[in-house]
Amino acid sequence: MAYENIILEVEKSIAKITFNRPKALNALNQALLDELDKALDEVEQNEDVKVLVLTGAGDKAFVAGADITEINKLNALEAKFFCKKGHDVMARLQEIPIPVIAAVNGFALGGGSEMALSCDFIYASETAKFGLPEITLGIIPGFGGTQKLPRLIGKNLAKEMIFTGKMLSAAEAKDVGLVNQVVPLEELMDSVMKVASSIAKKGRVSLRAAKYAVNTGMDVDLATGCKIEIDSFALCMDSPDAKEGTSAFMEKRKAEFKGSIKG
Ligand code: CO8
Repeated sequence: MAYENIILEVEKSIAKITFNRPKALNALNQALLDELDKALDEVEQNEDVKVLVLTGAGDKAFVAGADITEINKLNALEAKFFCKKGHDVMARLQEIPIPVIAAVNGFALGGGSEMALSCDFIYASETAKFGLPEITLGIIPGFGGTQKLPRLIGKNLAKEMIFTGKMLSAAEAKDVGLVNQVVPLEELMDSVMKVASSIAKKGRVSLRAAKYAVNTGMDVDLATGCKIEIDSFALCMDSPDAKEGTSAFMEKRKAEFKGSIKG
């Protein structure tokens, strides 16, 4: 399918979605969110895809937030609809049964930080900047920032960022655990593709089970989380990948995972 605001590419089991509104620093308008939703359908239905990477077009921004020109015109009901649309599509990133990596290549502000926070982990360029500057616009984060950021970096640091709107450099974002790795801008996609390729060699069923166990377990108490892990582990054993992985180890060869989540 042809998109106007994003680019979807698939190569060697890795899908890449590029937010493509560089003149507006890839700001998220409603049309882009609709296209992202459709692209996620395509990715989810493609049995060859094992990892998804999100990045921004150009070398200045991942996403500089929701489109302020659209927000400016909203009444309360319209704002609720736009917020819900953002929440829904970002929830899909968390629920899609493949790992999703954010390659943050510049500004990740407001909805851009929230988009990155909805991915499984973040690699950033040295030029990246993270922040929730909504307070400077007289509004608050609306795509999950008030909920996801405190859960990841702690309540007080998150509140300081939300109350001041100040940005974190990539190095600061790594220090607080928001970012896994920081590399020079020109090395970002290579680093991300390297980790994505390593993940893509793993079994589809165990990747799905691992993502499900971590994400679902984070929202419940430890004992319930451990039960989720036990059930997820048991389900993995029904995939041919578990037999292949353990047999390959015993036979001193590389495993070739072909398991399908469709059984
Ligand atoms: N929306 C629309 N246009 C934008 C946005 C944005 N978020 N960010 C940048 N642009 C546009 C600029 O208007 C400019 O356009 P033009 O060339 O036509 O004037 C172009 O991109 C380039 O931007 P700048 O000239 O400003 O570039 P600078 O390098 O000087 O500055 C910054 C870069 C610091 C990133 C600056 O552009 C900036 O502060 N942008 C806004 C960042 C921001 O406040 N983001 C939060 C937005 S609100 C949000 O995300 C809420 C999420 C929940 C929404 C819920 C829905 C109701």
